[in-house]
Amino acid sequence: MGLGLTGDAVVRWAHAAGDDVTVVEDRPDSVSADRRAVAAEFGVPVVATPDEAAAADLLVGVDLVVPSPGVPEGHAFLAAARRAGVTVRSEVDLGAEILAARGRTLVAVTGTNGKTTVTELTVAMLVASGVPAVAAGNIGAPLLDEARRDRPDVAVAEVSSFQLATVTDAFAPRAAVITNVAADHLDWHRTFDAYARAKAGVFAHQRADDVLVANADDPVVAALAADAPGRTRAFSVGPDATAGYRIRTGADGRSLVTPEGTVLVAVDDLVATAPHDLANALAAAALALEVGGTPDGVAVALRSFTRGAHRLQPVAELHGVTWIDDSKATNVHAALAAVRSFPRVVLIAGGRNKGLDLSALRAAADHLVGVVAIGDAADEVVAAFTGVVPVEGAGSMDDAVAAAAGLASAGDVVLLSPACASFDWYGSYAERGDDFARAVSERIGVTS
Ligand code: UMA
Repeated sequence: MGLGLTGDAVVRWAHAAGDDVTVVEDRPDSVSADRRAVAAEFGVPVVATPDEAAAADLLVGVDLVVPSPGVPEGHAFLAAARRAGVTVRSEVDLGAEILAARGRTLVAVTGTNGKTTVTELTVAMLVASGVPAVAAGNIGAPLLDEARRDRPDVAVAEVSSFQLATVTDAFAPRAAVITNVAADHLDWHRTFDAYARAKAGVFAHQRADDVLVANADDPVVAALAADAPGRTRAFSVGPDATAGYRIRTGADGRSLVTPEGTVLVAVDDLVATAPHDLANALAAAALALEVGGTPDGVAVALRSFTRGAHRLQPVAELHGVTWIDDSKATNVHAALAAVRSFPRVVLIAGGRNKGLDLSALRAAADHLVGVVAIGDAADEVVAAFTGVVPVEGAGSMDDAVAAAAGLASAGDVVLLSPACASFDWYGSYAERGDDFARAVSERIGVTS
């Protein structure tokens, strides 16, 4: 179901296997010409979502339904498939099965925030250790495509809660991590419990010798990890941590160390050192070391690793005000971490709310000198901060940048960290971040 990146990979896989395939699409007119061409070449019909009776007919004799990640669990067509007794498996589940059959190692990375960074870091650590590795999954490269490639690399898969909601016994990563769990995607999962349960799919089918790397500083992750069927390795950035992957303070400063106390790298040697950066580094180190990485390789990768685009990325500085693009922060947890990285912040927040309580952003009010509210959720952001810190609404990115310039003074940071998806005004968080950088540069004329 769905003919985006995932559906396209599934169509090619099933066609290559000689299976009969039909694509069910809620928005057939929105499917790209390229994907339509592939389906047409293979003789795969793309049908608009059928009503209940037609769905029952369509599902007769069907062995498998593969939902695209964006298709919510409760979708009427998936419900019809389940009623008809048809197996529903996600594309990452199929990918995991093929990887296992080929004897390739799967590492799976999930969590509310930090997934992409931990995935990229783990790959970099393995490669620097001489272990071939490649990133796949939610990062934008379907795991099924990677699994079908004839190469030995460790597949480090970023997996979303959507993808994990329909995994089976086949999804048994050699090493898995849950970076953290905070409210997100509640428009899809409906309840926080359902979201957290989906995340647990990353380890639920592991074997006794597989390992779950778990954030000991996150109570939701710690509670989930108690049910892990394999081994667990904890990581913590807390000052009192004495076990697991952790930060140790010695005479020569702070270092990242393994559970056995081996020093991996000094914090001073890292490019990004906010608490969430250190947590990501520890999580990736734990994964890499479990699947053949070396302490040296881990250190080499960490010393040269910088944050990706749109993640706390400075875009300009003028008159002592620094303008920072953190458009990747599409939930409250990520935005709070970003705001807390600076003492005085003018926050630009809002967009398409994913069913989250935006008033929770007030928890970082002591770091805020002002707020500019944008997008569909602007009213919710205004309501959250009225009477707390100065807050203004803006109807465009240019207006938001102008309003932020009015609120900021020397020493402040203007931070685009929206806590919402971008799809009200933009096609992606990257487009939103790029537009912010453009608006800033046009307004102040100086970019970094
Ligand atoms: N569709 C329906 N009905 C629905 C939902 C979608 O028919 O209810 C159709 C759409 O009309 C469209 C197709 O399904 O034709 C799109 O499917 P999709 O939205 O699942 O997207 P894909 O192109 O298959 O991309 C997905 C992930 N997208 C989502 O989870 C929304 C990509 O992650 C991922 O890179 C890709 O699979 C490969 O694994 C993107 C993402 O935003 C980056 N992920 C979320 C996030 O990171 O927060 C989870």
